[in-house]
Amino acid sequence: MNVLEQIQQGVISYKPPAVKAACELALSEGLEPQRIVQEGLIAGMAVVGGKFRRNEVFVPEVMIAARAMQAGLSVVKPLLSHSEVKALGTVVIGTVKGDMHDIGKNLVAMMLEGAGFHVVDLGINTAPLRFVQAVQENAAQVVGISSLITNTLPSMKETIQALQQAGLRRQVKIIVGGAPVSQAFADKLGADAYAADAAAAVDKVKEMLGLAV
Ligand code: B1M
Repeated sequence: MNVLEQIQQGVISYKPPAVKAACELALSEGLEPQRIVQEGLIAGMAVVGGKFRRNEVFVPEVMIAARAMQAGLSVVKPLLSHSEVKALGTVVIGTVKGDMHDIGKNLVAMMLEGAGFHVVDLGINTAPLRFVQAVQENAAQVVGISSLITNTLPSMKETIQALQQAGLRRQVKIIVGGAPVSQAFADKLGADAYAADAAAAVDKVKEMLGLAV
């Protein structure tokens, strides 16, 4: 098994220390950081994403795989300065104002990162204007809004309205998700996409940006 396969295998078998060690080995062998990310970490995460989509693995496994990917990225990232790896696009993501749930949102963020997107994670309880500010600061193409409680669904609408009022609605695609959210609700809100889970979110974001799924 070559070192890139070792990295993939470490992500697929949920072993953060092994992924970190394999990334260090890859660097010492002179592999380019970009190849380590694309052909090692992201390739491994894509396999896990596929298994998640087919219900062969579940949330805990995906979270550990994402942690393994992060362990590898921590070694490689310092060498990727000046965005040597061109991200597929920038996604600003957050849990809506009034809502403290973040496990699902974190999973979506990790899977997007694993798929090669630059993710700006605003965390929980995110005010509409914070989304606006982050889109402007990061020239984001996509906004992801998560909500887990029925009471905070109106905050999703307020966030979309804030983006409209700031004149940003045409330049960003909006994806919404979370347990109380549905396709019908997303349509009513005027969002561009809804995803039921993290793997579907990656596919929807790629679709919205015209990238191959
Ligand atoms: Co809370 N909670 N909680 N809670 N909590 C729920 C959501 C609830 C359904 C439990 C229940 O009553 N049965 C209920 C909401 C009811 C409702 O409004 N319909 C509820 C409530 C009421 C509350 C409090 C109000 C309780 C209280 O204090 N009285 C309070 C709210 C505080 C607040 O937010 N203001 C509260 C607090 C908490 C904890 C802090 C204890 C904790 C959160 C910890 C954390 O997130 N760091 C918590 C938890 C853990 C839950 C449950 C048990 C699990 C949520 C979760 O993490 N699921 C939840 C019950 C449940 O869902 N079974 C519940 C796992 C996660 C991977 O799934 O988040 O659905 P999920 O994310 C999925 C998809 O939805 C989707 O992809 C993810 C991955 O597949 N997805 C997206 C999510 N965001 C997306 C965004 C996208 C696309 C897809 O695009 C941008």
